[in-house]
Amino acid sequence: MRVQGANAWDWNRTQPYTVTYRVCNQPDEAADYFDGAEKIDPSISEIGYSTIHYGYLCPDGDEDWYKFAVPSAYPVTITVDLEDLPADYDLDLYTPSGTLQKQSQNPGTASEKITHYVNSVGGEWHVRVYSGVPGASSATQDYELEVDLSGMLRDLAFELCALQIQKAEAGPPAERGDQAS
Ligand SMILES: [Ca+2]
Ligand SMILES: [Ca+2]
Repeated sequence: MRVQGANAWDWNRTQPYTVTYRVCNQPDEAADYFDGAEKIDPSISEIGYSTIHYGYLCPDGDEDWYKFAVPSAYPVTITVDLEDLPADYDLDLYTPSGTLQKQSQNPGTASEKITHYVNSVGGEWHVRVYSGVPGASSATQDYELEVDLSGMLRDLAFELCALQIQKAEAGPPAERGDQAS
């Protein structure tokens, strides 16, 4: 790096200049494209399991792709939260096959949120974090990303209940008589 006056008379002995430069975290926490998405664990808030992921959009133009597994056996509600934003970041949700499903594009540093109900479309769903306006990035303040899967336990519970009822109905009369007395 070299700093010099544009002309011979461009100098000043009383007023200092400032040089600012930014160093991005390396390596980047996630790739810039669908196929390179970083695999993350989703939270399952219904059983109190929570996991939050942190990352930076840096340098300008950086975008971060993540993926998470969704089971195919049950309907699931996917909730994606992107919070603590240093600038205008936006959020996309993509299906496992790469189709854009939903977007959250609030202005300024407002948080982003996507909620999407999935009925038996299992596989690796993808999330994209990117700049909402040119130059929205930060080398010093990270964002918080959380993916939560919910509804599975309820469906699993319903299924188990249904099985119990079937078993009870198919059970021998004596057993049922015992329970009734
Ligand atoms: Ca990044
Ligand atoms: Ca935004």
